Amino acid sequence: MSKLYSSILTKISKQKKQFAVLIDPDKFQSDSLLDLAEKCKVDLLLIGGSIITNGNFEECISTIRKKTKIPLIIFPGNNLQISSSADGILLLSLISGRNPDMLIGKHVISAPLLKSSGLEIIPTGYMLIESGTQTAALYMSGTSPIPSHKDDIAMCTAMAGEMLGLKLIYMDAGSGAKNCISGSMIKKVRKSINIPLIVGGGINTVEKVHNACSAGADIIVVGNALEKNELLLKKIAETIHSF
Ligand code: 1GP
Repeated sequence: MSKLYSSILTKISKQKKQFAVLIDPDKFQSDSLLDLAEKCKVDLLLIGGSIITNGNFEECISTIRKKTKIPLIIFPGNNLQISSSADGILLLSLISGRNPDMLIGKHVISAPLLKSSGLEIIPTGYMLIESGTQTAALYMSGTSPIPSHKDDIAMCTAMAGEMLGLKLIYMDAGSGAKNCISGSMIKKVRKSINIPLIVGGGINTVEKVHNACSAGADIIVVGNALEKNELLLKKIAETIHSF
């Protein structure tokens, strides 16, 4: 039933770091990215976006599903992004914000559809961290991020998320963020919780990948940088898997 989550936990128990490639359905065109991801043993594919303009979400998911065996998890920008062609979905509660719609409102609306979808549902505490610019995620969610230097607020937010029963914490600086999340914040959050920690947003060099891994991230998400340069995937995968 909870195959995806169990596999994440198993890899963590073996002290393995995991690499998740984020696919924006608006920009996805290339099979070569999927071939490369298979070859480099990418652990997870995330799919979703703060906004999707071309209406091909379902088609994009079923195309990817047919072309690769890598687990495909929806990282939904809103409650329209649900498809039973994926393997699972991060059911995001935006715990860094104070917008009730993003904490519970959209979930109520989506509950019957999610229940019948057959997707593995992974309740996730989603935390947006300030990153130097207004990101799409912030604008679309109508929330304020946790200030980038307030490690204690991030720590307490993640702790509260775990106590509420959420199964993952995802700290995100936002897609294409100017500044990624600091090592000190990742470290502080990692030490304060016992559930897996995902980190993403603005990670566009091997050095940043290494820093996030050293600080304690269990799963590193990269999207934007691979849209610009697919070949970076190999180097990032090597860095994460050799950690
Ligand atoms: C965004 O964490 C993801 O929500 C990934 O960010 O696209 O900047 O890699 P990037």
